[in-house]
Amino acid sequence: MENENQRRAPPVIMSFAGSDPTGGAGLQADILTFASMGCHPLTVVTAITVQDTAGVEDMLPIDSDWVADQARVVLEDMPVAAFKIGLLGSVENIAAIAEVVADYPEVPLILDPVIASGRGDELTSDDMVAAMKELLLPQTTIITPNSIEARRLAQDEGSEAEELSLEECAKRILAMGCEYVLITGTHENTPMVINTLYGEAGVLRSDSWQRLPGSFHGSGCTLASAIAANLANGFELTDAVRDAQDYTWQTLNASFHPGMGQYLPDRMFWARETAADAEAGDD
Ligand code: PXL
Repeated sequence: MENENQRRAPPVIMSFAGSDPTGGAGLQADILTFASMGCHPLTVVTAITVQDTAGVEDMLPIDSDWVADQARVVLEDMPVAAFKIGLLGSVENIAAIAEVVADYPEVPLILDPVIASGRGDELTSDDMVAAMKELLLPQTTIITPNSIEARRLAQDEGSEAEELSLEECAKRILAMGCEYVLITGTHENTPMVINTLYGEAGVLRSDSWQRLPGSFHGSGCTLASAIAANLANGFELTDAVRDAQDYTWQTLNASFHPGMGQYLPDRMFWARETAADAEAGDD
């Protein structure tokens, strides 16, 4: 069936994530981001949430055997170019997913440690954080915590809360066995948002972004998925991280407000004209 109009097949990425009925975060955010960046999504549901754009009301973790089976059956059927992991739902799901991905050590793994929703609803217990550190971090190519998540991951269990520097957090997280850490600075008290990528050699890049007004639902999922898509598309890691931040910033700059809570990133911003385009009569 080869012909000259045949296009290259889209790289295939498997996302393990929770379903978010608002389409702002979770699995739906991952699907939109992958599609927008030319990739095909394989979706493994880890949990179902009840939420609106203001916050999460409830979460039902999927049985861990069902999580493993969803992944295994489709992985037997087709190769994947990357794994992306978001909301996990339970300690059992973390163990099941860790076992599945361990069979594909050559596939890059992007871990978004979803600990709380934008409003602060707790989505991950202390036991889950511990399981994530023990079972997933050693298999992770890049983890993308915000500064709050980075401090929670880096904090020694049971120790007094201490105000760790982000650099110290990155060192401790790298020591848990992942290759790279991208700490995002949205929640830090700086005029610009500063995101810093750390590797074994220290700081690999630091990018500053104009702070946008408003509060967004699904920005972390978008960033991690965009990194996964760029790696699946063959970018080097530092370029993948730089371009994914730029893409995410554009989705936030084009965000919309369909409900009464947070703004949603427009992952398809490039398919829509702006008011200025319309006025200028551009197509
Ligand atoms: O934005 C983190 C996140 C990820 N996945 C799901 C969520 C949320 C936040 O609410 O609901 C399913």
